Amino acid sequence: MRGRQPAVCHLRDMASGFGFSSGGGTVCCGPLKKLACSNRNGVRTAAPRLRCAYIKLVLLAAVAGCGDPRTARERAQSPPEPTRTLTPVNPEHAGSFSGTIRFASAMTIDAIRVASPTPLQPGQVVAVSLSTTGDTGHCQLGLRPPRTSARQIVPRGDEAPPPEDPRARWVSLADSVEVELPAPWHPPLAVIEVRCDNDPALAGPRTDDGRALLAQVPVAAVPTHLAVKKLAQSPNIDGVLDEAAWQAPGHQLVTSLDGEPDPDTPTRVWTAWDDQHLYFAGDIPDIDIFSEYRQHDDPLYKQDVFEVFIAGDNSGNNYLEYQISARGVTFDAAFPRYRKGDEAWDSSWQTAVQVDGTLDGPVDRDRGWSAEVAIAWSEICEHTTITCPPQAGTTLRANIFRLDRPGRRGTKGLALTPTRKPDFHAWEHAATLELMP
Ligand SMILES: [Ca+2]
Ligand SMILES: [Ca+2]
Repeated sequence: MRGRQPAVCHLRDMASGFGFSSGGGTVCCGPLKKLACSNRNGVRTAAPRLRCAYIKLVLLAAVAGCGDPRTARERAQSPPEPTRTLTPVNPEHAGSFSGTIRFASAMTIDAIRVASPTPLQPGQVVAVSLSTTGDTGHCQLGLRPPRTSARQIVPRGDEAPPPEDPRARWVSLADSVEVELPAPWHPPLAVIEVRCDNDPALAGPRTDDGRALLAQVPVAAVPTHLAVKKLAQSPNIDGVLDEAAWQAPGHQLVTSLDGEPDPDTPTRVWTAWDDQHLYFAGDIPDIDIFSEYRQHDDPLYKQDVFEVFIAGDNSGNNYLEYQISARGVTFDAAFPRYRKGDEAWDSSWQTAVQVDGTLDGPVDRDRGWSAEVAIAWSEICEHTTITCPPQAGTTLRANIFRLDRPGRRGTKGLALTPTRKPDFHAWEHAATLELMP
């Protein structure tokens, strides 16, 4: 049934500089590097190829002309609109677009004012004031990640639209509204939009599918923060994640470079602690579980592996690296200095994995694997700046990675918090783990 699902086309590789500009009544998305079409599961499919090719031609032609999103009929019928310019409310941060936005119902948004901390951080509030005409009761105002905002939804028949990005936040539209930026939030911008039921925006800064674009707000790069629960009973380190500690929703890993979600392999991780150990668990979906290495300290990172990095701070010195493969083989190293490590050092950690599928069997379709590890605090305190005994309120830095080889070509890296550079030893943006009572 995938072939009948709506096509979702999105502009890829825009994390480094996504932005909207407004001129001559048009909206441009840039820089444009690649347009891809997929179904709602994010899977490229052959069925929509012709439609996708058509959409690519239309959108690439639009971008070549500075992306006028109006149809040819709209351009022919509409008189030239006055030139609009991007007029940031505060030139140092929030950029809101000027000019009237008109909807099909004749409702208008005439003025936009955005009040935001500079830069905005997860958990903080954006206040938006609007001057409107007409009935706005059927409209919502939202914060969305830029890539999500840039998607063009092409409905087919009566198919339901793709699910909303869980990071988005929507509130009822009013002349004055406040929206809280959720945590974690890794994209460098939050795009402020207005959407109205059965009432598309037809003029002014907008998307092809009728959402009004009000502003883009820069967001600070804030690492993921985890509150680590203290356990009354130690988990059984057998790779089976049936302990109560692992029944919570957990934290879904994101693309290691930019923090975008990875819906194809929704990997979840958990952390916990007690007086003796720091615990990590991972639920790792994988349709082809692949790990041929059999010797301790082999380069496991070249195939399917689960990794944990632990430090007391983000200086890049005095940290530990732990890896466990889908086969259960381990690698461990202590790093007194950035990337100057001792691979001959061996941890006393307890580890276990469970494979649901056929390890190294390329023909069948596997389901995934799980990992469960316990790391002694005595070891952590010996090689990092963390002091023992650990206690509630202690904060450490860490990252959790999962490496995958889709199709056994290339490598996909997922992380608890994005490193923002192609280096798993990049500590600047490592997650903060806070030990809870
Ligand atoms: Ca267990
Ligand atoms: Ca070692």
